[in-house]
Amino acid sequence: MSKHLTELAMKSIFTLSLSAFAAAIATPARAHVTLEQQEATVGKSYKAVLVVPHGCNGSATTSITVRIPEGVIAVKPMPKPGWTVEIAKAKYDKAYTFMHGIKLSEGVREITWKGKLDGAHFDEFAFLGFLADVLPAGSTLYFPVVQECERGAERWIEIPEAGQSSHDLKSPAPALHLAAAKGVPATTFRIGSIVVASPYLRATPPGAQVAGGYMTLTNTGSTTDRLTGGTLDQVRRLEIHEMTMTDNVMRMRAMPNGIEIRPGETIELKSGGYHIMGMELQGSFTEGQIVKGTLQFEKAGTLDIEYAVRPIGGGGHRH
Ligand SMILES: [Cu+2]
Repeated sequence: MSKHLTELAMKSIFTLSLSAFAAAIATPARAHVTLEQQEATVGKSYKAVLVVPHGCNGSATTSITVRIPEGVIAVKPMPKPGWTVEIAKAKYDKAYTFMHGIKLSEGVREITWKGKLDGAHFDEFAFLGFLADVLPAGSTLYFPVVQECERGAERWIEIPEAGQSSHDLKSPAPALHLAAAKGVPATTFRIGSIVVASPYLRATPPGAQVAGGYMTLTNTGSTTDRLTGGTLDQVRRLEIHEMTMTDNVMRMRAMPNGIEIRPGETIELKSGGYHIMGMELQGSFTEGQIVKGTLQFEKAGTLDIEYAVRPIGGGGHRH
């Protein structure tokens, strides 16, 4: 199957009308498809075990398809006696660092097991993956599952919106909470669906008028949000900038409309790309210092954060 077809197939199975389907299942509270281990550490391998507790209203399960979220790399399904296993590979949104510094830019995005599981029985479906170290600790990954049965189907694909929990949903997607790697302080800040990970500023040389700030922004919700501005101690105002390379010249432009963060998207503010910029610096930032600030999001609101100050250099901001 070509990549294009694979993408289309992935889309269709997970976007079939939810409402028509919801009407068909008027059953009361029932056990959900879940992950056996619901917390794991970023930058490490993760063995996922999907627990399928029942069929579709008593009908036998004939296939289980799981979609692998962005950032879960090097995925391998575990074969199951009596079941066939199919994988769909596709490009990741970006290249990730796997073990030993190897970069991976594509891999398994969907796994389907086909076989038969009696409606009154339960079973487990396992796969191995690696949680990329850039995944923000404190956030949640969702693994949508489509369960097809001899009669009907169950679509475990719902993702909670801001202020909701998986428990509020009829057919929640299995969720995995990400913990920080041991020894690394969890510098994660969140408001609503937005997670800000590891914000830092570059230390400023004497006489500097500006200071660059960097972080990772993740939208765990289902609606688009936007970073529109904020404040930073010791500067008069904060701007959102983008560095681009045009004709071999680094240029910087202010982004008055801010940065859009689509549902499920992770955006890295880093040297050479998007960053925030403290203007009219009233002092200096020194390595090791903690600096308070706020970030303003169009939907999620105002978030208080703290920046670590890292050494100058390392491709710091140039004007
Ligand atoms: Cu700038």
